[in-house]
Amino acid sequence: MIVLWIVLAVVVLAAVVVLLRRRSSRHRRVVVVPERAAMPDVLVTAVAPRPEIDDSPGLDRRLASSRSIFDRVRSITSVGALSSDQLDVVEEVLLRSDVGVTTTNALLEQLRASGAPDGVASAIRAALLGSLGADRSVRTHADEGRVPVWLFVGVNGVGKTTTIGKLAWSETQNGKSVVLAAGDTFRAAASDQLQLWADRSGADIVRAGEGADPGSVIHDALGRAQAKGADLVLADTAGRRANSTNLLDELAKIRRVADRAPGQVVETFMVLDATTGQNALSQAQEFLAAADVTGIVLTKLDGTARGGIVVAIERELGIPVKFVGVGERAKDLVVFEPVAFVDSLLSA
Ligand SMILES: Nc1nc2c(ncn2[C@@H]2O[C@H](COP(=O)(O)OP(=O)(O)OP(=O)(O)O)[C@@H](O)[C@H]2O)c(=O)[nH]1
Ligand SMILES: [Mg+2]
Repeated sequence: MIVLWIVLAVVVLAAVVVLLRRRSSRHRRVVVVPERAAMPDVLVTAVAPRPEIDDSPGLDRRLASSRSIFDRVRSITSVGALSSDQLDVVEEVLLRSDVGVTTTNALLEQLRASGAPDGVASAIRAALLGSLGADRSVRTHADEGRVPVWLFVGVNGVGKTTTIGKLAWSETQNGKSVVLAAGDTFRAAASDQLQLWADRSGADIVRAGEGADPGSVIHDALGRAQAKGADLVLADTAGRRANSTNLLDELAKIRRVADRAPGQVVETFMVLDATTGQNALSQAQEFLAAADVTGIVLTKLDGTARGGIVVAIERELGIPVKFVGVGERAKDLVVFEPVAFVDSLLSA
């Protein structure tokens, strides 16, 4: 029996020894490393920033309502001469999209005379782009020693404060130093609303209590901007007045203050709400003279099927649309680009 135990112990011992030797030999295995290539002097010249995750839907989706109006012309696939029924469809679609009577009539005349050799959608695309040829560059620089100011005007509720907030966000994202002037002193909530955008974007803000003189808020903001060497002042204004004071007189006064050294108004944006359609146009007429408007911001295009109003506004007012609002979030303000806009309405 004892002999059996001894034999068993020897066998187990031998097995353990063999196992241990195998393991240690695996650790000692020589790995042949290929000879290294010479290291380049500069490995990476510039590290590309990681793309921001943008979960916002594309322009097509945000302009879905306006786009759907054009479904009927997209479905006309024939080319060449158009029947009177097809011309009626084109007319109805263009008028419903609010591009205006002038643009609609001009296009119908052209379609009657020469048909649509490349299809109806393509003819409409060309006509709309032909109406959107204005210079829409945005001025960002003032004269030497002056601080550039963008002034925002428009009736209440159109989206002035939200637009300023979105621009504060995008300008600071681009590395600009921005000061917000809470020139809407009509109600305290207006400054609070702007304060939220200042906090969100990292922009500076100058504000005063309810009922304070808007001119002095803007004046203080200019002083602050000059002292800190800021790149841009975005000035909010009220869309209404508490008493009989004329809103347009008030705006003209604010503009004079904002344009006095050290400030210089380089853009006066009239903000219009696209969902009010043709009403936006009549509102706009009143502001033009008083505020010396240089550009239009058309908001809430995401909330209307009448996106063609962009074309009517430019044609009727002779003022370029420079930005469009397509939602309520910071990223929902885009530089207006006619080709992208028209394609999002008409592309297949
Ligand atoms: N869907 C959508 N809503 C918007 C857009 N722009 C602004 N709004 C909303 O419109 C409402 C009014 O916007 P405000 O920025 O307060 O308008 P305002 O012109 O400053 O108004 P007052 O200060 O009263 O003169 C808010 O609920 C905004 O979120 C846009 O492009 N799309
Ligand atoms: Mg406001």
